[in-house]
Amino acid sequence: MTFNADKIDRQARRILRDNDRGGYTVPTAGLYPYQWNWDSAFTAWGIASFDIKRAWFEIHTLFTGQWDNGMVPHIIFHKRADGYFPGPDVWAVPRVPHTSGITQPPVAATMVRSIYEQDKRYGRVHMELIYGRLVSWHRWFIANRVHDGMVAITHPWESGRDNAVDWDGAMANVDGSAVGEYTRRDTTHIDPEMRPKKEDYDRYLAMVKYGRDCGWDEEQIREGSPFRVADVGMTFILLRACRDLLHIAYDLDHLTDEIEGWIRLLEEGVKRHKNPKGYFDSIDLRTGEFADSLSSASFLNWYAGVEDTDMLAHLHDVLDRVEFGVPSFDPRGDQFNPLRYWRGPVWGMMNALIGIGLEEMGHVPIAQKLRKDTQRLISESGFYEYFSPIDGTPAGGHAFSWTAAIWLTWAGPHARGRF
Ligand code: 9WN
Repeated sequence: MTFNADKIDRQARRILRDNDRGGYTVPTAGLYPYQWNWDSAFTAWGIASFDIKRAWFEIHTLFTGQWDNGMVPHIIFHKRADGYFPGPDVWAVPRVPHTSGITQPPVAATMVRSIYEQDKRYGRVHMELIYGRLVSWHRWFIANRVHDGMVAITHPWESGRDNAVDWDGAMANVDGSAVGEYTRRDTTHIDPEMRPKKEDYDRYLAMVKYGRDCGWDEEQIREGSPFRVADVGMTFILLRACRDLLHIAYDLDHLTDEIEGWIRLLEEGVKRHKNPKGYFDSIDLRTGEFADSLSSASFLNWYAGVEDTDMLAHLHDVLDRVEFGVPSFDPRGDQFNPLRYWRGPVWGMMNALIGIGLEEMGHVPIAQKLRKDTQRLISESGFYEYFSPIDGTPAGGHAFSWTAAIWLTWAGPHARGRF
């Protein structure tokens, strides 16, 4: 170890404190000035390593955004802030706090379980309050988004992997030509070469407009939206989250039949995500076609408790071609770009989820490699949003909350997030 671990721990805690806006934590100042759903769950996990009270607070503020139907939105716009587009006026959701109209990967039950298990005495009352919130959110997924056991997204932003190759086929069916003039803010913070392209943004906004015109009614969106994809990442993450919810339910003496049913349903869905090439893949539900995208989300099977020897072979092949962890897209593919957002770069939090799963299922050396890779990325380059998997070039936002959080919980030498 050639770095000062105590110093990097202090930097990580400092980032989480500096990004605190009073009860919620922004992913990074400037680029993302609101509370994002899965960022916040990772962040709470990180904060729990030094301030458990504040960690629970993060979770409670996230759930102030929960809709009456159970959906937990991908952004909660607690206070007015500059620098991000599209803001609350574009989403036009009639509630306070203002929110977006779509969701994000439900890692919360998993992170909350870890926080709870670190201090059950203190956490009990918080866990009781949050448990019902988590159940309602998962129930919303099952009722509205699960097709044949696979979880559908209605917008690429829901996946948390905005411009992944997974969506290329389905995005081609979305007409973005009528969105008119708008000013992107992300490219004023970050090199446009490292962000989604304009043609992607036109379509993202066309889909926001579509949802808004439907009054964010799930049924109308399910029937008519041009974009509906079974996201392999969402299926694995929800399956894992349901397993953690089940543990919480046992602990709190709640009924478990419903959750057990969800787990069986999603376990069946996982099998349908396997494409003819032998890897887990997303499916365009409008055409029934596989996306043909081996992404970092394809490797979340162990995290979801699903063993698979084909995936292990793919993982070795992919890791042989890069220096640092699991790239967001297959480096053997033509669309691979080491710095263009979710089309190649490596993300610390994805390495963490994949590594946790691998370790739990007995693949300890490879899990350790992912941990060491992530440790090197952060200790050599800092707390960036993402990195080139080839040479570790840092990219995107810096002083990033979830990168700091996973250092404290999983990647750093003193990591203490428990699973
Ligand atoms: C749109 C905040 C979020 C992450 C996503 C990441 C990115 C937003 C954007 O930033 O998405 O939600 O504007 O690019 O793709 O995973 O939650 O960090």
